Amino acid sequence: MAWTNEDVSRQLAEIAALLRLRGEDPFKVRAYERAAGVIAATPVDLAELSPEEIARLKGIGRSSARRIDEYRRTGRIDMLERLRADVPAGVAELARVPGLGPKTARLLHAELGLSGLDDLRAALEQGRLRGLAGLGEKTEQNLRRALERMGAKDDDRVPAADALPVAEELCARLAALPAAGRVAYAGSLRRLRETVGDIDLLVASDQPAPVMAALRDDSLTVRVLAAGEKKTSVLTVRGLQADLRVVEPAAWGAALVYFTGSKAHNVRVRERAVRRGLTLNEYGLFDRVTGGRVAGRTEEEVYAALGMAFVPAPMREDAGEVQAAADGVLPDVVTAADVLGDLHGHTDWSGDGKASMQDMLGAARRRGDRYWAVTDHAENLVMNGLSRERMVAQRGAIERLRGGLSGLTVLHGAELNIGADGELDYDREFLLGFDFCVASVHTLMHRPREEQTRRIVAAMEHPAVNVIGHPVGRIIGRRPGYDIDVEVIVEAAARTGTALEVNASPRRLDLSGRMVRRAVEAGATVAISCDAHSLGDLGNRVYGVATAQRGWARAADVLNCRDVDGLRDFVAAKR
Ligand code: DGT
Ligand code: CA
Ligand code: CA
Ligand code: ZN
Repeated sequence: MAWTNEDVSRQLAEIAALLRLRGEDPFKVRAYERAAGVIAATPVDLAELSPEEIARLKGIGRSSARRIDEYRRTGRIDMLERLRADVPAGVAELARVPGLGPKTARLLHAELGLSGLDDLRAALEQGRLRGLAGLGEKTEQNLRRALERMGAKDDDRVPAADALPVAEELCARLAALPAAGRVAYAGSLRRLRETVGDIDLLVASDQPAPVMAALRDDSLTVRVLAAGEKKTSVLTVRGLQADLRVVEPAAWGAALVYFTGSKAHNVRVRERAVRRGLTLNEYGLFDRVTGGRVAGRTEEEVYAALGMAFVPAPMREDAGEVQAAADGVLPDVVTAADVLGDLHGHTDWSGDGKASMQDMLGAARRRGDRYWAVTDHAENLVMNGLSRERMVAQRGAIERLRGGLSGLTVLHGAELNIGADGELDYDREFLLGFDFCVASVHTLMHRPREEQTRRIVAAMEHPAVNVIGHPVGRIIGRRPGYDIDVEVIVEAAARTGTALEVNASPRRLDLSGRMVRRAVEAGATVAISCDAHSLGDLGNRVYGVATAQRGWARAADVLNCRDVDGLRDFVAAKR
């Protein structure tokens, strides 16, 4: 049987999630989580190792090794099958509501037959939770609020993070076809909305048939939904629909504008075309009198022919960008090439880092970074944090690595934990010994807005805190984030000289584009950070850049677009 490290990693991660739901020993849960992470990051193919070699891998415990071996021999893991049978899917969904632990989720399922968010919403409305053991009015209130913050009913949308790997893989496979010219994903995914309804694929080609056929036959395709001449729709592995359109190369740019959207952006752009005696559709920009095609081959050409500056895809939300592009005042937003380094990254010195410091730094250097801040977790984080002694030892280890990393400046920092009232790890003197510090909320995520806001502002007042990590704390589609007063936070960031992170993980995108816009309007600085825990995470920067673009941030607004001296000035100014 053919299997990949990723398959195994997914199975172990699911075991961990289900064990956690059953309220089992956190160490056991953690062991499976850790094994899943280690395997995902292991460069060698597990299928080629003997059971003994697998058991010797760092971070793989004895029981994980046994499950892996079972999977290798039989293609399934009995423990996982039993867990799946034991924990209904609806319970897993309930347990994702903040403030609703595994125990309550199981209780609601057993007593009221609830399975899923819709059931919970209805039960709350009908007051059916009231009589249940241990669930007071306060709990009801909290659950209502949590559901609200998890967003409107959004069940058929998926986090962009889930769609990206599928879209990227499909694009790569389509691009390899002899019949295919340019290939891209468009729609909300290209604009990098947090969640997407489907994947919109676009291929330039004069031979649509073989391209359409390839998608229908692709191994990621589960079912063909529609196969027309202009469009093929399929259901892919993750329950995600993908729509493929094949367009002639001369219309590529017009089609890309059209199918990237948003609809509201397109409406505005078409209005402008009409006023100029032109018609814009997915086939091109046409002269209304002669019918001749004025533009269409590239997006740049289309916008230029409309007398507009090029509008980067993430900005196309009808948020003033069309007028600004026509008036020549669209901000020159940050691009990946402007970003010179990373200010938030982890190594295996902290428990959740998957790669060694040497590997992380080497990879960052090969990617062309000029600097990289090692910011492993500080001591107050249970299990993963580094004691003072370990931090000092890490500083020594960085010194020893420096010689081999010419061209890359390594900053030694930490990701501090913002305590209940904004207090931090270690002490002032020790903190000022770091080159650069991130501070993040990792605990007490459900405090009332005013307290939560005050707490983060208090951390920003500290002279050693240079950036607030994932300021909102959301995990897209799973966790709504802390309740904070964004206006107060951005004002304090500007006032104290503290940057706000744009966490580039597609699971987070935190700050959101909208909040980035408020931050830069308030004069605050943002930092686009991968918060990498593995080598693969280093590739997330593009998503952080797209999010910053959604927020109209220019390079001048972004801390890690400064050179090392500029960065050190930013740190020094606060001290
Ligand atoms: P989604 O899929 O809900 O996350 O959002 P989008 O923006 O990807 O929307 P989708 O997939 O329905 O369509 C992709 C793009 O195609 C959309 O952003 C604009 C364009 N489009 C689709 N249908 C229409 C339409 O009826 N009128 C106009 N003007 N544009 C459309
Ligand atoms: Ca779409
Ligand atoms: Ca679509
Ligand atoms: Zn971090």
